[in-house]
Amino acid sequence: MKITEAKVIVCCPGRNFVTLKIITDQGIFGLGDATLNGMEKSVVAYLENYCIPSLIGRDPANTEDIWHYFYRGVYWRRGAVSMTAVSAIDMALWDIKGKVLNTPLYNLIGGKSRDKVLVYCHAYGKNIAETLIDVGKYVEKGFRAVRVQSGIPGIEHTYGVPKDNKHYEPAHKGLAHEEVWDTPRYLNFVPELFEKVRETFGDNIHLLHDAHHRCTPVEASRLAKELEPYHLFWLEDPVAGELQEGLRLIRQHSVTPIAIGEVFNTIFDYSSLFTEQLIDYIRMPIVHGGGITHLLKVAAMASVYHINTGFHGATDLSPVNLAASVHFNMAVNNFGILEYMPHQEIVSEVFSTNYRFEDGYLKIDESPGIGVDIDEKAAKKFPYAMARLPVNRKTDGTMFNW
Ligand code: KDG
Ligand code: MG
Repeated sequence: MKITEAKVIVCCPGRNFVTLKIITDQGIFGLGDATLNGMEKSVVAYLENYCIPSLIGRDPANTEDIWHYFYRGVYWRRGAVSMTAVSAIDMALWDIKGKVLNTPLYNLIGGKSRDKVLVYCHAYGKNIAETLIDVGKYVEKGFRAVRVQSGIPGIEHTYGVPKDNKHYEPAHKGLAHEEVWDTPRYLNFVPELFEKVRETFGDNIHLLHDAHHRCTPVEASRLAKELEPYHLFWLEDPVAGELQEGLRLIRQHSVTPIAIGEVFNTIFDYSSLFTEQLIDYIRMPIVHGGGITHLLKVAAMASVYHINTGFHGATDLSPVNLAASVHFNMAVNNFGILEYMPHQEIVSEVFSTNYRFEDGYLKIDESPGIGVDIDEKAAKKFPYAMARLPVNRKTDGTMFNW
């Protein structure tokens, strides 16, 4: 079998998605998600200008060799843009492999370790009262794990709380919006939020929180310590990922479990965090972390250190990535949890999917490969619309992490 064609499909059903379609001489094709929020066109350019010409003529069965061709074989390797492209290629090749062998992806990577995948949703509100109502809504829907974010008094707009309260979509049309951040107010507020959530919903629900890279190591240590009584499932991205030693300080002060890495791209971003036992969950998703081939290695290494998967699954990752994540997490032993934010209804006009939410879990059917398809004609009805993630400043105007 040979790859004869590969094309990149960009569409915007509610938000931008980039999909790689790899086609073979036997008519079988595979899909890979190549969406990098706000930087979609950079990945398109890398795929079209650099990767696709080198894919033509290759045997799609050679997932390992092709992965190394586009990683090890590239002098200017790593980074979000190129790793998203590598991930898309890898996903599409595994999709083809499954279709050729007529079996779901999970069967190719170990088979079922479980029947369903525990997921968490996002609850939010402008203040604690609204947030409690939102948590209740998701508990009602059957979720067993809820990420809780709330507006903070004195901060106009807080990460994780959509302005219109409709749906979560941090990217705004056009150039980047500027937001304002105030860490002292945040730190004073969050423990009270979780006190109220536990008081209202008791211990039978997993609670998660995303600090979105906004604390220094000592601030994050204080937060993790003060949240201990509320037994979080995890505290996510407490510090920016570049300063990995920062996580050591948090560990020294608290037993709140830590998840990090939705902006990581390779095993090298994680290796010392694993060996030094500084984190508990891997956030790096299939779409940005080198695809199935690479994440299998990351998960295998993590398993030695009792670290579990907890992949990023926001709506800016396409249904192709979500389905691939469900397969992956059905198969690996060290599964923890998967983020699940249902895509807007309009997304199903372009993508047909094979997963369903049931009683707090995602289940996937037995269709071969990844099992998601794209309607290219429908995709054309939703052309790309420029959108960017926000940027963030401290109250005095200093540029900060978003
Ligand atoms: O594109 C960025 C979002 O996916 C990110 O801000 C979402 O932090 C996020 C999360 O945990 O889902
Ligand atoms: Mg996050």
